[in-house]
Amino acid sequence: MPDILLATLNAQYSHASLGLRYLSANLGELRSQAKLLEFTLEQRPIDVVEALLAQQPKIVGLGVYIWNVAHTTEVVAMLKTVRPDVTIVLGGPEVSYECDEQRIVQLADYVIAGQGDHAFAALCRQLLSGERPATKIIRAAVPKMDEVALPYREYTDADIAHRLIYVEASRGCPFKCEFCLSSLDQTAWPFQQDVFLAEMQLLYERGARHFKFVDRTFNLNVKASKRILEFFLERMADDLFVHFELIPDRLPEALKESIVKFPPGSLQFEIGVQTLNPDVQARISRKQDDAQTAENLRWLRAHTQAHLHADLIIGLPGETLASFGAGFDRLAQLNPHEIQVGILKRLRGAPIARHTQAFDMRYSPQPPYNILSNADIDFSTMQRLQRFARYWDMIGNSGRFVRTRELLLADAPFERFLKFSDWLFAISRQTHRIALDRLYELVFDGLVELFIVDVEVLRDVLTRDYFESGARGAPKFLNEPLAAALSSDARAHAKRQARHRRAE
Ligand code: B12
Ligand code: SF4
Repeated sequence: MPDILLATLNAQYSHASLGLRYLSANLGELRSQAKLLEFTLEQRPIDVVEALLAQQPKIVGLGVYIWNVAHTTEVVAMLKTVRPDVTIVLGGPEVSYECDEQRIVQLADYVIAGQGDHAFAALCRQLLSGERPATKIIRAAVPKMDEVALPYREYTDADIAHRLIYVEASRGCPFKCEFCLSSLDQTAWPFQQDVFLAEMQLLYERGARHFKFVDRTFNLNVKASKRILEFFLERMADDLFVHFELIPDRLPEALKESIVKFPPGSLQFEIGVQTLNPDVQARISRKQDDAQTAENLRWLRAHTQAHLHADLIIGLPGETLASFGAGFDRLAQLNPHEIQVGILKRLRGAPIARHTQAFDMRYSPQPPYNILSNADIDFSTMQRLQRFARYWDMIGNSGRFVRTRELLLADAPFERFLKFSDWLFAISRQTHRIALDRLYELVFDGLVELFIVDVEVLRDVLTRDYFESGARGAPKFLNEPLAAALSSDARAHAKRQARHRRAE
């Protein structure tokens, strides 16, 4: 039985925990006394407790994040009730800042704030040799990246076969966007590239084909990024898929040369735009060249096959409904495959807290601490925008309405989609679990009712989208002869779309 358990509740099974694998890989001589157990949010906390205690551990290290803190608090409360002698060590971004008053911290024995790669091993050594650290909250020193053992051999064959493989070529971010936890990093620390790529080679040889880079700004060091892109290009295969997060205004020629070579379905970029309002950018210390951003997005869309996700945030201090809408319209015009509309959250430790009073920022006290209202957007408008974001994900981003999206947005994307979103909620009173056929029918009804459209054109366009999404029912709008005529081409398209959806 292991003395040390490392455990966390992931958002979903497909998301494997990279953080815990680092901790495990860096346990040194304690590695053989440790076991990694992963759960998901769907599991009941009491079942998690049972599974943990069945291993009879002395120490349980738990990874705490914004998505699991509520569940993990219950786990810790029960663990401590049943087995107060088991030492609970917490770590992860959700307990790394402003943690003194958190219930989970009060219940646990120790907290390692910050990067736990070496600090967890050091604490376990102390605890197992009977020593007691002087303080409950231990702030970990930033480890030197070339002294951190890489975690990739901790991925099992089952992980490789069924889950996204998270990887990290550099850690941290040099930028200071105040809503983001990475703004607290002093810089970005690269891992030794040869060593990193050798591990990627090993993963590749073991069959890994879905690589998701968690680097905050993949395109920071162009030489290093190019080498990584070329590494994957040399190993291109039908099922290879790589995902990177980019800053939008930096795309030098050297990177472009590599990016254009990626075939369809193999490359995905998440591009943080966040806001296109220069006043708001300045207020939250985000440096961004919007003209360059637009040019890069345009170029990527026109000259590459990369799947583009651009992020925008609702609720930043000083962002009004109108200025958010203007940003959305500008971005929609650049036509990324997805616009990910996120609701501002007040992450523990994030410097955006300094605007709370001046902009009357009111955040939910429950994780994930969504903004509820602020000086510019009242609660009911914020709720409308929440629904806008949700419906946008179902319709605008799902890849299921590629052609209909154009009819829906026309020349005023934000205004029209907000109108549609208000209508959809009034009719359905639902933002979740709308069956796919019903959603298609609602889109048809909404377009007919709200906007001036040629119904026959709409019927054709929606039939194509419906068919290409892989659906095979008989919704009322279907143009039967067209549906029958749609070829295997459509099925191939559906497969590609499904691949993107699987990769997210
Ligand atoms: C992958 C990821 C996800 C995945 C989930 C992964 C999973 N396992 O389930 C998905 C895509 C679902 C996700 C969603 C969200 N995420 Co996210 N996500 C990440 C991301 C990109 C990578 C995490 C990672 O692997 N990092 C690399 C490892 C090495 O770092 P680490 O996990 O922090 O682990 C280190 C330390 O924290 C510590 N540590 C970790 N566990 C433990 C345990 C112990 C015992 C100890 C001692 C130490 C310790 O040591 C580790 C090694 O140094 C990070 C950004 C980043 N690059 O870190 C954001 C991040 C974790 N996410 C964040 C946020 C805000 C979100 C969202 C709310 C975003 C949104 N939609 O608005 C959602 C939440 C979804 C929900 N359901 O509520 C914030 C975290 C805020 C917080 N307090 O937890 C981060 C840090 C981004 C940021 N810079 O602001 N996310
Ligand atoms: S939003 Fe992106 S660029 Fe800004 S601090 Fe966070 S990771 Fe860095």
